[in-house]
Amino acid sequence: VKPNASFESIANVMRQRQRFAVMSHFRPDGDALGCSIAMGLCLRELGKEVAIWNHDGLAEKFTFLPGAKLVERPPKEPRDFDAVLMLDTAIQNRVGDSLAAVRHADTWINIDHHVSNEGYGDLAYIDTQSPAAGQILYELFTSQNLPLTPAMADNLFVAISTDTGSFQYPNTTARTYQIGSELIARGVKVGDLSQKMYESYPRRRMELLRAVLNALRFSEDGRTASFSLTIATTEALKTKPEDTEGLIDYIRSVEGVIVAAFFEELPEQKIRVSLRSKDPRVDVCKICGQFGGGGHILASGARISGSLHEVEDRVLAAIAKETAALP
Ligand SMILES: [Mn+2]
Repeated sequence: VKPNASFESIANVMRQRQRFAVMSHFRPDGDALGCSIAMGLCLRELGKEVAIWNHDGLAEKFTFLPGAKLVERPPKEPRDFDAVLMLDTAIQNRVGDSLAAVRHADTWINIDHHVSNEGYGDLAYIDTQSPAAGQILYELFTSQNLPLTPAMADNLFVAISTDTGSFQYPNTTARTYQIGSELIARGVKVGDLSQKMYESYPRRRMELLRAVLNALRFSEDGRTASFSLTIATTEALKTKPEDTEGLIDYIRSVEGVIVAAFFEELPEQKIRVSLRSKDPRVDVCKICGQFGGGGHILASGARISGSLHEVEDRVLAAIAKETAALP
């Protein structure tokens, strides 16, 4: 792994070049979108031309983010840029169609916190200790005297809050709280933003939860909880892909459960697997890696070919191997 690029070298590109594309992973979460918009707004403040792209566009639940309207799906016709910023994206091709929409760029910049990120790009800044890519952007903007407007502060707060489970997960540090505090001092309204993030879900998401809880099961030792979602249920409830985001937290919250697993049936015999761990000794990034996926030690995912039952059996067996090794 090559050493990180300096914040200074990244800031130099931001100041010196003119045409930018900002992108993040498909099925974007709060960190991906918050970072993309914050970076896009920062570059606009610097007087740059900026395209903010996401393969899946703006998820409905994030329309409240200031600047959300700037997020577009990548165009069919590729364009040239001076620099491309890829944020919160472990593997370059996880930006989906956004990659092919860049015909040429002089400098590719990769800013991320996933342990599985191998440092693609010309300038890569990977901090796997950082609980959110949004925390890295905060350090970049403030250390380099880049603009940090109230609208950008809202986006960074959402990025950090959503990736830390509201400042709860083990990777949350004193620095994370300090940054939260500094963002509030810059104008973030915590109650207002939290309500928009955590208490404004569409009703169908709760109906979806009711359906998947019917498929809830626990391993014999109680260390693994899992549930699954069939295509039939997705179609019956007319759910959107983003509706499943965070449902896994409900089963992770059970006492004694170390690993939570969510299996979602996709078209063409593909299964999307999400894994969460409550104990760093059970590395779900490693488990997902056995199936071509990756992410973080405590939160990872993979897309696996096979029937729902086959994939469930294979993944649950791989999890059991790891949890059984614990005292
Ligand atoms: Mn993230």
